[in-house]
This record gives sequence, structure tokens and C-alpha cells, in this order.
Amino acid sequence: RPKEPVFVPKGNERKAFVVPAEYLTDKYKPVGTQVASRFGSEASEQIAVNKISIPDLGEILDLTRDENFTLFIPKHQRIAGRLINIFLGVRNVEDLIAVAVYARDRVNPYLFNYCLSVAILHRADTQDLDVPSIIHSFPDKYVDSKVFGQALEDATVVPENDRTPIEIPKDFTASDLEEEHRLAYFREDIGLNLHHWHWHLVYPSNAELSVVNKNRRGELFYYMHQQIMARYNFERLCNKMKRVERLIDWDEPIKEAYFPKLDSLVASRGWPARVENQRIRNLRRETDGLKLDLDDLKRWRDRIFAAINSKSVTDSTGKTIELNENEGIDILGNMVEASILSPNGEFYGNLHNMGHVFLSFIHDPDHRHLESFGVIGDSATAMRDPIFYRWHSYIDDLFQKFKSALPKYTVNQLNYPGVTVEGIEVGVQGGKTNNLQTFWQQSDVDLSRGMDFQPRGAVFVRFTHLQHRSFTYKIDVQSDLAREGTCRIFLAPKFDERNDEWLFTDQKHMFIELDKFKVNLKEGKNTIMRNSSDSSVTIPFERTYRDVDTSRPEGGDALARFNFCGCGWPDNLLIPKGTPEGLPCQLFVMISNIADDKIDQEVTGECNDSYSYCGLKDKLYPDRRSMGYPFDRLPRDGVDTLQQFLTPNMRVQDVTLTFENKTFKPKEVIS
Ligand code: CUO
Repeated sequence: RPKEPVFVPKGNERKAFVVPAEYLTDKYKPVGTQVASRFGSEASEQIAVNKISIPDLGEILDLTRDENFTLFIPKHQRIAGRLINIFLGVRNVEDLIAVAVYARDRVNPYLFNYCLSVAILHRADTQDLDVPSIIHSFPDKYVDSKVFGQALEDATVVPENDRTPIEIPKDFTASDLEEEHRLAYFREDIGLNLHHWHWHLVYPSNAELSVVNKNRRGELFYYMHQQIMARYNFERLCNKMKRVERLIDWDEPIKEAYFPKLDSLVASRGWPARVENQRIRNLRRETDGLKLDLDDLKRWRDRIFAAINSKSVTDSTGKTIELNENEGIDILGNMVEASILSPNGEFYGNLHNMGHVFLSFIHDPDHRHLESFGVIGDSATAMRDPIFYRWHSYIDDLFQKFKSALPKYTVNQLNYPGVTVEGIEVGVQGGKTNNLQTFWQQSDVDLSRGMDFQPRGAVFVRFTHLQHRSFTYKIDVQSDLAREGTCRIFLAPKFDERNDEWLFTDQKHMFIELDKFKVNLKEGKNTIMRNSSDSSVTIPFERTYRDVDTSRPEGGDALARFNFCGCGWPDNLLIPKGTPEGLPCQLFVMISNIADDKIDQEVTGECNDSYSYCGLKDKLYPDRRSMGYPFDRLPRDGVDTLQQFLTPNMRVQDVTLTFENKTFKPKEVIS
């Protein structure tokens, strides 16, 4: 039987809750004491749970304990919003524990985990509380289902100290006959999917207004997903494939198939697969509250395009709101996603979320086979499926249409008079200058918390992921005065899929952000040194997986503020794979004018290191420019190439990206 999430206090000591009898479900009332003593015997401490007035869970219980849960289905969003509000509404931590204990044995486990995580993240009195990573609570969403049978066997038969990690093959979802499988290492990367789950956990689209209404969240929805597309297209070029085709014709059969090979331990079912050439059909799924035609989706699309063309939207009171160059993209992001911040949800609908839902029920749109949604229907698993990228390519194109209609950046808006970038060099650990290097690396992760077995003990799985040699940027900058600036670093392939030089209007969509940080320039020559591991885009491996040794002081530190800190591009995917012969790339560095960048706020504290895609906890987004600057708009007239786009405060360095087809063992030192 799957073990549901257990929230373990800091330090991993086991504590048992002593629960008021009326909290037990009818099923457990007769055996309550035996159950309690079974689990209580392992506890070092017993905690009495407050007696509170029992909340009415109402509609929340409509989602039964053995169903799957997703943030993309409006009904699920609504009940999640209700449960989050219950968790947010209680007076103090003791009452939160009480209401959580009461709810836990009644509510769907995925729903429970999500809502309690959101509440812990947003309550003032739970800011130092840890929640185990979802990879530990629900490993079934991240690894090959075959592993669980083996893990159970190991756990039962092999003493803990003699267990060896169970190896997950790198290729388990398809063979090389399937061209799209070349990208499986990216789509199925555990850290990547954890990042995406965390992003949507930090930026829920439906909950109390104070939780949803974060600074520039609609714009960040656009930008984070735009960067996913840029990075995916970059990886495709590395694998000799052309950029993703937008899913623009929704009536055509979808050529991509996907067989996830994941089993839900909670729902005790396999995640449905999608065979090739399936067509989207109208949805009639009463239990999910879904009665929607493809025509509804098309109507929303047409209204959104009309809004983009007129650069204005009509809000729910009939008032016209202009989509201007400052807040326009933020409004559009919320409207397209859609979040509850949409200016008119009734009229502009729920395009992006429902796209996920239509695709996720393609195999059973009227529920005749009693099947649940496919992986594209859950933010924890969606990025595994090739169709995710075709859908998000469509969504991104829509945002780009809006961006292209905005005023072009003038030289004044790009240049920083008096500042010149004179040289860029990338020093690679154990490698050649300006030659970034990637390879395969194995890592181990303990899944035992997400499974129920006796005796307990760690069960590790070993998986293989992309990795790169760490590197250092050395940037020479000349400044005529002592001043501050923002250093912005991006990378793009040098040639397109035909091996031709890019037009700037195409290449600008290929730039992936690598880093962004403030620099203090002195008058004269400056040399800026910066390590790849300090990137404002990524979080380190340990934070992605939360496999830290809590007995060490730095381990305890790393556990702090997990929820928000769990958001961040995985460090192992900072650099795309490259090619064995070396993919020519262009590294772009810009020092922008601080006067137009700066946000005045204190940014010290935890988790201030992966803000590019995730923002800062409880703070303003720490860069006043439009997200994606300077590549987010069409270039000024007469600019056709990257070279022509450059102002003196920008520079481009050719680098190569070389992949070595070699697999390093976990923690093997790379020289
Ligand atoms: Cu993150 Cu479509 O929004 O998955």
C-alpha cells in the first residue's frame, strides 16, 4: 500500500501525533488504538493534536483518495483553492497541524500534499518549516515504475547496509526508432520536472488572491516557459533535429506518441499513453466537471488574438484596459494561462490550462474507459511528453506576437554610455578555454520515504543525467566612471538547423539565459570573474533532490525554506548537450544601465540565488526591465544580425559545446 506524505520535523526524528478519537475516519475508529501503537512505537516523542471544531471538507472530498489530481482541471483547482484556504485560515501552527491531521486520512493524497505545501509556503508562522521534496513523497511521478517492485524486494530481503542502488536505465521510455526519443534525457530529467512542479507550486493560478497575486507572475509565466522552449529548441539542434513545430492545427492527428511507463502508486494505475495520430476531441467527463468543445478553445484563441491585435482587453465589467509595453505582457500572461488574475475569465477563457487538459484526455475524452489523464495533464509530469513542447511553442508564439507589436528598443535603451565590454573568456575546469563540455553523470536518490514497507531503511535508485564541467566567465570591462551595472549572460547556437547564419529575429528566440548579476565597476579596466555554479538561473543538485545529510551543519542549512528554494533550473541542465564534434555557439554578455534595471529592496536571506525563472520569495522581481531583455522585442530598423544589434556595452564570444559520450559514476571526481 502506498505510503502517504508524512511531514517529518527537522532533523528527521520520528514524532507521532496523538489524535482525538473523533478525527479518525469511520473505518479506523474500531482499530484506532492498535494503529496508533504500531506507528507510535517508532516515535521518539508523542505530540497531542489540538481538538478544533471540525472543518466542513464538502466538495474537497469529491476527489476520492485513489484518483489522480491535477492543477490544470478547473474543478481540481477549485477544490485545491478551498483546501488551501482552510489551511491558511487557521489561527496558529497547532491548529494547522490539527486540521491537517484531520484532513490527511480523508483527502486525496496528491491534493493534500499540494495544498499543505502551498499553505506552508505562504503562512507567516511556517516559514522555517520543511516539507519533504515531492520526489520523496511521490517518486512514482518521476521514475520508471519497474523500480518499485525491485525496491520492495530489496527492502524486504536485503539488510539495509547490503543494499546497492537500483539502476534506472537511461533509455526506458522508447528506442532509437523514435526520433523524438533523442530528447528523452532532457524531457525526463528528474530535476527539470521537479523545477516545473515547484514553479507551479510557487505560482498557483487559483487560490486566495493574496497567494496568487505575486509581482509580475503573468509575465514570469510567459518568460519561464519561453526559456523552456528556447532551451528545448537548443537541445534539438544539438541532436540534429529542427525546432519544435507549433501545435497550430488542433483538428489534425498528432504525430507524436508517448508511453510514459509510470505507475501511480496512489491511484494504483498506470499513467495512460498516447499512441500516434490521435486527434483532440470534445470533452464530456462529468466526474471531472468537464464539458467543453474544441470550439470553445478556438473561441478563446480568437478573442485573445483580437486583444493582441488591438493591444487592449475588455475586463469583466466591460471596461477597456490597454495592453501597454509595461504591464501588457503581465495581463496577457494571466489571461492566457489562465489564472484568477485574468481580467475577464468568462470571455477570454482558460486557453493554456485547457490545452493541457484536452491533450491529457485525448485517449478517453468522454470517460467511457474510466481512464484518468495522461502526463501532460499534471505539472509534475507534463514536461516528459513531446506534446508539451508543441503546445507551449504555440502559447509562446502568441506572446511573441504581442511582443513584436511593442516599440523596438532604441540604441539609448540598450547602450550604457561609458561602459565597454572588451573581452570574454570562458575557463573550463580541466578543459580548454571557450570549449564547454558535457557528459553523462550518475546520481543516487533515496526513494524509501515514498514507499511503504517493513523493515524501513534507505532504498536508493541510480539514474543517469546530463552534466557539464563547471566553468568560469572572465569578462573585461572598461568604464569611464565608477558605477554599477547589471551583467546579463546568454547563450545561443551560432547556426540554424540548415547550418546557415541566423537572422537576428530568429536567433533572439534561441538565447537561453545563463546568468544575471549586479556588478560594481571601478573607473578604468575591470575584470569580472563569475563561476557557473553561481548562476541566477539554477539551483544546485542538493537543493533539487533534497538528498542532504541533515547531520551536517550545512545539510541542515540546505533544508531551510525548501519550498521556494526548490524552484530553480537544475544545475545539471544549465548547459545544453552540445555535439561530439563540438557545436558552435555564441556567448552574449551585456552590462546594462543600472538606472533602468534597479529595484530598491533588500535581497539578502535564503533563496536569493535562482530568481531569473522563479523570482524572489515575498519580494519584487529584482530586475525592472522586461523579462527576456534585450531579446524580447523586434530589433531596431536595419538590424538583421546579432553583430549589428550590439552596442559597445555588449559583446559576443564564439564558444563550442562539446559532448563526451562517457558516463561518470556518482560523485566521481571529474578532472
Ligand atoms: Cu508550466 Cu503549461 O504551464 O505547464
